[in-house]
Amino acid sequence: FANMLAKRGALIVIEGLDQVGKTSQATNLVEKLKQLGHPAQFMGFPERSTPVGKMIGEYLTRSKDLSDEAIHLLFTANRWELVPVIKQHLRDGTNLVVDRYSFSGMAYSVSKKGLNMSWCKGPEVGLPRPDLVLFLDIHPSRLTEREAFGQERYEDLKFQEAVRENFKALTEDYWQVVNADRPFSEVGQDLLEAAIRTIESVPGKPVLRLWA
Ligand code: 2DT
Repeated sequence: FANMLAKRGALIVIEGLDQVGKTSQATNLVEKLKQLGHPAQFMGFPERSTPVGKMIGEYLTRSKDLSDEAIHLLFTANRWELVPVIKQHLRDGTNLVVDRYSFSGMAYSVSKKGLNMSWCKGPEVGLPRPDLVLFLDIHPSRLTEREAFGQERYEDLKFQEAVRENFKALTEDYWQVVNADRPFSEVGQDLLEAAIRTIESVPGKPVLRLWA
């Protein structure tokens, strides 16, 4: 996989706090890329349709309790089970726009305090490394005003503040922080420009392994 050089798709991840607009922006980005002639496909984590994903869904809607370690590993397993699909899309030249990935996996779990960074990172090591992470940044107090906020686990202001700090601690050179406290179309335009720059830069470059 590492020496795959021809025209390949880019792995683009959108990250950020709950209700910041990741899913709408990711969907919009896929449409805009397609209109411009770049094959693109949406993916999101957790992917709740698989057996592992169903357990995660039950946990998030509070119909099931799991230890912090167990739910962390399920979120990670949910990514690993989709690695073959991710690799196939990239090989086919399809650009993937992924709504949450290992950075959510780390930022939320580490915010629980009982879990430490290196323990959480272990099972994530070696997943396909994104070519670009677009971090939609906003102050959590701006999110609690949104209608759907507070319905699922983790949607609590103090917790979101911790998650934001933990996200920021994961910043690397393939990250771009985007101010999400602006109109949808302005944020969308920034995402599109960054995505196109990345798509144009990946052919000939291998897909790296995350945190390896
Ligand atoms: P959505 O509301 O975006 O479906 O997310 N989460 C997500 C984790 O704790 N670890 C992970 O690895 C992922 C992908 C963030 C559901 C919630 O699940 C959290 C919010």
